[in-house]
Amino acid sequence: MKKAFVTGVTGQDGAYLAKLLLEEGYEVHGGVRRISQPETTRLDILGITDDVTLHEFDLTEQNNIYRVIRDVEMDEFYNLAAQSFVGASWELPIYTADVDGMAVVRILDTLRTIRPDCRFYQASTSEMFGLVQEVPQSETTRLYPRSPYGVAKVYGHYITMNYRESFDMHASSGILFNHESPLRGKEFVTRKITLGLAALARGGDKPIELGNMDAKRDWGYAADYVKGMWLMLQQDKADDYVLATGVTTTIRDFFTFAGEALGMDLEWSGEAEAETATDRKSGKLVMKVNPKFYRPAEVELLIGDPSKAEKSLGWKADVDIRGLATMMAKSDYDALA
Ligand code: NAP
Ligand code: G4F
Repeated sequence: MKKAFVTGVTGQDGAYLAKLLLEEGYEVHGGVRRISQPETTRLDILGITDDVTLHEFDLTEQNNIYRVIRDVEMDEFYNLAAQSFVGASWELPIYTADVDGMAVVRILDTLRTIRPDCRFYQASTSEMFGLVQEVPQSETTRLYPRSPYGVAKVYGHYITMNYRESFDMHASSGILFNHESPLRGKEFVTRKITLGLAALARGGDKPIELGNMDAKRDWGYAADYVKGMWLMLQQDKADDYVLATGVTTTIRDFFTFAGEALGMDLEWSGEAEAETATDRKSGKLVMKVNPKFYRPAEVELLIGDPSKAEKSLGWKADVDIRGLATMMAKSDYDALA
């Protein structure tokens, strides 16, 4: 039985990946950082909490990383843990650099020293493309990060590539475009929208306050994307791969699709800070812009070219943007029953 270790196992991707690995017959271990109230909600929802062996694990602590790698003796190491919220990274730039950047070399250097044959996956991101230098973005597109988060992830990406080339380690990076699900964190824009719309559809009257409505993202379904992570570590040679749908959508259009899934008929009016959306059926104001959600530097457009992953891994995103918006909106609506 193969053994896998997943950092960030309590996060969105960690939970879906742990489920997939269990289905593939792995003994699954996961890292959890110490907080005052142990939090395994996502593992509970997927019904796998008792099947995953949890270890106290913090990316900021070198000797803790060393001991976990020594004791677990894993065959595959998936590094999914991160300060993953772009918006917070301007307030926490040093912490973000440490957790999303430096921690990657802590892990790689420990693996190199005591477990060099372990296969390694790094959670790289389309946020590294930032001010995009090419459309669509692929594995060879020049990086131009636009946030402290993006800059830290660029370090994690290049150090993974460097350890692969320097020490012949099986270390791969998945350059993943945005992927969402009913388990998505509540501060990310898709989940913020579906939670807010579900509350409005259930009789609430609080409009959802958002920032830049014109930004475009290539959004897929998280459960599809963790399959790609696993496939990367099953290849004979380590490499880097983009996972994306190849379709890009504005925040406004995602909002419309989610509203339609809950039976709303939205009327959009105004521009920039004066933009609003009203549900024609109920007459309720459902969205207004609040500039407090604007970012100091924005990533306006992301659209990925997944052809390398499709050809080499046989991977493809199955859920399209309407399917995703509908799944998330209905899940949040049902949870309020
Ligand atoms: P997430 O839901 O925010 O999960 C992040 C996980 O990291 C959580 O389990 C969190 O623990 C853990 N963590 C945070 N700081 C830690 C630390 N210092 N030590 C140990 N664990 C720590 O993120 P996600 O959406 O699943 O994303 C997974 C990875 O993919 C992240 O690296 C993210 O940057 C990257 N990524 C995500 C996307 C996307 O669209 N979802 C796209 C590209 C790349 P707590 O539960 O205690 O907070
Ligand atoms: O949902 P978001 O916060 O995701 P963002 O910044 O694209 O980052 C996510 O995807 C990355 C991959 O590209 C990951 F690496 C990262 O870990 C994370 O998972 O914001 C999406 C867009 C942005 O343009 C933002 O300005 O939505 C815009 N937006 C508009 N109003 C908002 C809001 N974002 C948030 N979170 N909240 C708003 O009220």
